[in-house]
Amino acid sequence: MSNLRIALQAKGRLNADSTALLREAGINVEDPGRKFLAKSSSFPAELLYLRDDDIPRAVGMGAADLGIVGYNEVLEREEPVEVVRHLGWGACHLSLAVPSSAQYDGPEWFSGKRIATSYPNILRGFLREKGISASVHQIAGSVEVAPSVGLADAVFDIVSSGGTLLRNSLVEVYRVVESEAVLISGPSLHSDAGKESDLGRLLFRFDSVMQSRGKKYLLMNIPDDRLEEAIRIVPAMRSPTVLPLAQRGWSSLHSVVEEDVLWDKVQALKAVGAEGILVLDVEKLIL
Ligand code: PRT
Ligand code: ZN
Repeated sequence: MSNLRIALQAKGRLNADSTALLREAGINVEDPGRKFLAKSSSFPAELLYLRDDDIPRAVGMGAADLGIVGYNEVLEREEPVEVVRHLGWGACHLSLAVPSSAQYDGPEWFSGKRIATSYPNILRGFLREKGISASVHQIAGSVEVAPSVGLADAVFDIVSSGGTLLRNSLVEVYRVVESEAVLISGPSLHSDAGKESDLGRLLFRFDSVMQSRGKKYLLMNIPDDRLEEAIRIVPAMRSPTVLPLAQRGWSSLHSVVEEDVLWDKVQALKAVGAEGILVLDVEKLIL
């Protein structure tokens, strides 16, 4: 039976998180070093390290069965691939930005203007949909400097914190696409029942890893007469675990909470008499 081949970014912004997701899902690869293709010792999979721009094509043509890549690249490349999962990291957006000195008054401002971008297909699609006639200048890198050197009137580029736009005296005026890292699959998967079943196993693992993200395991000691109040604060997935302590009148209460409300919950629990509160990482969560 052949291995599931997964394409991921060789180096760059998505490499570390892609590798971490695979490792947490039990897909171990000995240090790939400078290898282009590396076989996993723990799962019937091999990893193909590519530039992100090439991942949708590799998956679309069947050189890889799956890929981990930014949704922006998937949209731009227009390959026959499907988004199987949104992965919840690598967030950014593709936006139109104009010089801060421009008198921008709505998307019509772009009529007759020159827009620099590395994403010409997405941009053309947007302009077509809005009925705007503008010229699209494809530039491979440093799109943000194009207006200041007279190469363009505006840019269409990836924005994350907005710092790059600010440094180049540009203002974001229209968010066209929201993006994050996605898992994509291609046509090669559907012709191989073994690979489809391995994909099922892989997705189960990815979902368990992703569900555990942002979750914390809480355990504490609580007087029995305050248990009900504490359970209202940390209701857990089905219901929290309660175990009696050796000391009569006290219990140990266990629950799982979202990290972003952790401190509020901890303070509320202290206020109802919880003691010895322990907060632990949740590594996997299987629902
Ligand atoms: O070598 P390879 O071709 O594989 O990598 P690359 O240089 O083309 O891509 P890379 O590693 O920079 O980005 C990979 C993916 O990360 C992108 O396709 C996006 O899906 C995602 N991503 C998330 C980003 C950003 N955030 C990001 N901020 N990609 C690029 N940027 C750049 C952007 O181009 C701009 O220059 O960062 C700048 C803007 O950032 P802020 O924070 O100043 O707004
Ligand atoms: Zn790239």
